[in-house]
Amino acid sequence: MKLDAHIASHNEDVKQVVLCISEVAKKISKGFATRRGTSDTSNVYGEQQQAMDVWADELLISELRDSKLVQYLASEEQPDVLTFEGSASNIGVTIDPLDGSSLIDVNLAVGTIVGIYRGDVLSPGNEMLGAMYVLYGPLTTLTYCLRKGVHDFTMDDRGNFVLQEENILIPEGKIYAPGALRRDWLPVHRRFIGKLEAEGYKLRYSGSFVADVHQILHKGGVFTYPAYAGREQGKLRLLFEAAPMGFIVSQAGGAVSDGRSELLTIKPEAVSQRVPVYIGGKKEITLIERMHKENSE
Ligand code: AFP
Repeated sequence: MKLDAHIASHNEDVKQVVLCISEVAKKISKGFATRRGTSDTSNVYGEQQQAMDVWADELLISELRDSKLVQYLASEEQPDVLTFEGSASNIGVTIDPLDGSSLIDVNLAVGTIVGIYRGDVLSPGNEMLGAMYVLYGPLTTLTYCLRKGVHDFTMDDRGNFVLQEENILIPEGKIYAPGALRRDWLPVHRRFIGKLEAEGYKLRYSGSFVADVHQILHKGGVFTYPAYAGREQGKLRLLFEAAPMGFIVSQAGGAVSDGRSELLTIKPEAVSQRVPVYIGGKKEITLIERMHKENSE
């Protein structure tokens, strides 16, 4: 089954946003061959942009603006939320155009992450209408969730997204993907990782959040980019990375936390807000929250 047929029963405006982004993603997947190397620009976080970061960002912004499907757009590559006049709906989207883009030059998987809101995007993640991501790996895949299950599609040789797996539920599994330098981990986090290792969890970490979480969604376990010495807010962005991926994993029966409580209840104060992230199976997320609680008692 193709994506447009699968998504047919959803609200027209939300459905059209997912389909519009799926069309842009097809163009992005073809863009890697000709847009190599770095750009001479930095994003709002001071990170050097790749040529693909800049191009994918401009493409998503222009196609979504021209579609008149969204009113607000926040991009990880832009300092402010963009407002589009003349939009037919009040949908707001958050976009990480190419998550993991520093891995493009070594040909590892990267992805586009999108959160979809009714109105203001500076809202808690649990108010999302839905979320989706596209993973550009050996295959290009698209995963979407509009609060009725999490579904995976694979792009075929004619450029159609075809259903791969429906109503995905995160299995129990023993993979852990731990970000940040081990020497900077804070004591509770260090003990958490120690427990996983003692239980035989296997380390799998690529440096691309979207790819690492996709693996956890299908194989179980936990991804974490924690608070660490020198950066109590961690590295990942609440609006662009943690909330949409956390929403999808939660809807697949998993959970997402900042280590102390559910991450999807946090109301963002700024588009660039960072947050410590634990995302994966309920078992692992319950464990880290319990360890933090015991630590503070
Ligand atoms: P880039 O988009 O700059 O490659 O950053 C990727 C990312 O935000 C996220 O996708 C990774 O999980 C994380 O950073 C990797 O960070 P480390 O390089 O510190 O492991």
